[in-house]
Amino acid sequence: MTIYRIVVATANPGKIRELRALLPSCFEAVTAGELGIKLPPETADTFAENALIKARAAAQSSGLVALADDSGLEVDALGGRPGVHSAHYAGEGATDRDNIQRLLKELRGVPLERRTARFRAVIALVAPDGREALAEGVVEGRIIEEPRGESGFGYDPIFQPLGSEHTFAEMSAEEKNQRSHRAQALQRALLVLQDWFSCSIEKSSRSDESRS
Ligand code: ITT
Repeated sequence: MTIYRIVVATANPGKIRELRALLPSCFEAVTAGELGIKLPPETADTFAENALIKARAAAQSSGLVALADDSGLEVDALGGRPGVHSAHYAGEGATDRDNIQRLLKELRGVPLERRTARFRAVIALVAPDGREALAEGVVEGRIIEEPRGESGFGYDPIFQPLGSEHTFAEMSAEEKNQRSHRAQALQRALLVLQDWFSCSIEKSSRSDESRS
């Protein structure tokens, strides 16, 4: 089987773990960090532009097709915040815990029915020859009042997807990957990769996280 090497332009270990588990085994995903590539600052105000900034830099530096994910949480009662500022919502150097505490503080007193939110992910693909593509995924849900669960990363302990009793952090990696914004975006991005590499990607992706 031919193995296609791509560079994953993210420094977030949670994203790397999920993307590696979701990518079919015909792709070898090396990270920008593993190649010694430093990603540029995300200076745009849309997920798409920020994803392109990261993917363009990684494709140019590596000579490989690059895949970047820019994502975040949009909370309706906060006018869509934290959105593109999700990673640093509680300030530069903020931990996941700090971001969650800030969000819960801002939502204090907001009843459950008005705590609607969604995770959005935009995946940018950039080839060294200049080809570019974008793919988006969204998962709707609610922000609960107290964090629950230990899995995943970021805002997972306070995000309960619609139709589930559990937060993302209470799900196994596999369960989250069946419905997440990132999984949906990647599924669309795979169609582009299939075209660019002129290959047929089998449906069966890795079901374990052991290669992270
Ligand atoms: P890279 O830019 O290196 O990819 P980052 O964490 O800075 O890493 P983003 O700018 O895209 O990435 O910020 C995304 C933030 O949104 C992330 O740090 C989390 O706080 C949150 N987020 C995105 N997807 C998430 C998910 O599946 N579960 C929980 N939180 C998520």
